[in-house]
Amino acid sequence: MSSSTRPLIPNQIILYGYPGSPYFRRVKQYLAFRQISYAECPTSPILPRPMLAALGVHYRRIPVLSIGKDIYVDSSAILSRLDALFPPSSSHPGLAPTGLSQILFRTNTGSEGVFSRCAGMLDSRFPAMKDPAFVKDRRDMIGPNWGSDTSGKGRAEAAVGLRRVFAEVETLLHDGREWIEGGKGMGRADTEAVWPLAWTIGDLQAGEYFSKTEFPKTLAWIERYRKVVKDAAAKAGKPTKVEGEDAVAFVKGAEYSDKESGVDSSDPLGLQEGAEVQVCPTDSGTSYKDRGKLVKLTRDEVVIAVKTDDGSEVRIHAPRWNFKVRA
Ligand SMILES: N[C@@H](CCC(=O)N[C@@H](CS)C(=O)NCC(=O)O)C(=O)O
Repeated sequence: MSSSTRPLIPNQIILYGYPGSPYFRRVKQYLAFRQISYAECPTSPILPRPMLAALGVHYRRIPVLSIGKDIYVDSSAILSRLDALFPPSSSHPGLAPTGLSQILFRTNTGSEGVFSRCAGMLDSRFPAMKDPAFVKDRRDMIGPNWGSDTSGKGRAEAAVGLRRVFAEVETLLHDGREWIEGGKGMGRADTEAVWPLAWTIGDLQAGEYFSKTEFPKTLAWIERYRKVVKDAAAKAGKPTKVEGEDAVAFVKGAEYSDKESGVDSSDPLGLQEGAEVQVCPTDSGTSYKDRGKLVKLTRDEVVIAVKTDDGSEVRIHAPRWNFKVRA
């Protein structure tokens, strides 16, 4: 596409991902709820993802989000940055602030907790699992036995863990409250907790383990969430679609949206600003590592400057939770 016909990028935000990814949807649902306009760059569900490779990103999971020349990997890092850039206002409705349950869910819904059980529900009955290219891609990432269970036992075992999670949510909603910590509006705790369970009931067709009789309040809460984000998405309108090449050109030509740098001197790793470091997740996709110069290190975030395919520079931002930084 010629530069004169390149789409405008709302708020300089581009979200990369594919519709089947529940983490990608988590971010889309947040953007819709907050009424934040953005562009979407569709990726394949499997490697290669040439637009991310061209930007110098080795991290292989989805979603990824760029704001100007800053690239955020991991949905939690993405949401934190958007929270900071778009405080609640009349144009951008906020999530009701919540307390302890938000903290608990934030720590436990990810890849080592609830989500791993949800992913365990995927078995040979799903079309993607019959696609040899998809299975090979995930085996390269996760291990050679991934997806080999055809007995249904893995799915049943995953359901055992998830039934406990549903029961816990049922307890939290015991008094008829609409949202986990009470109050009128959907809160941060709800958005931390609900998306893997909505995926389980919807795409993973796990309804047989979670009946309306046993979990009436939890199922109603999931429905409530679905309605809120569906209405918000209808109000927000569709994101601008941007093709990979245009996304790459935009990011390379943009400014940094985060101007801050500096290393927290109390950080336990004792690293110096400008040091050459490696950043990678510790929970899944651990062998896909990014290397670059340390720009910023705080309790919650690591930022490195990396080279793109043409030698220009962008910055990758990752959270400190479930990520490792090594010199
Ligand atoms: N902690 C990450 C996890 C992301 C994740 O596991 N995403 C899955 C898709 S839902 C993934 O990337 N799978 C492998 C792939 O798509 O390449 C986050 O919060 O974004």
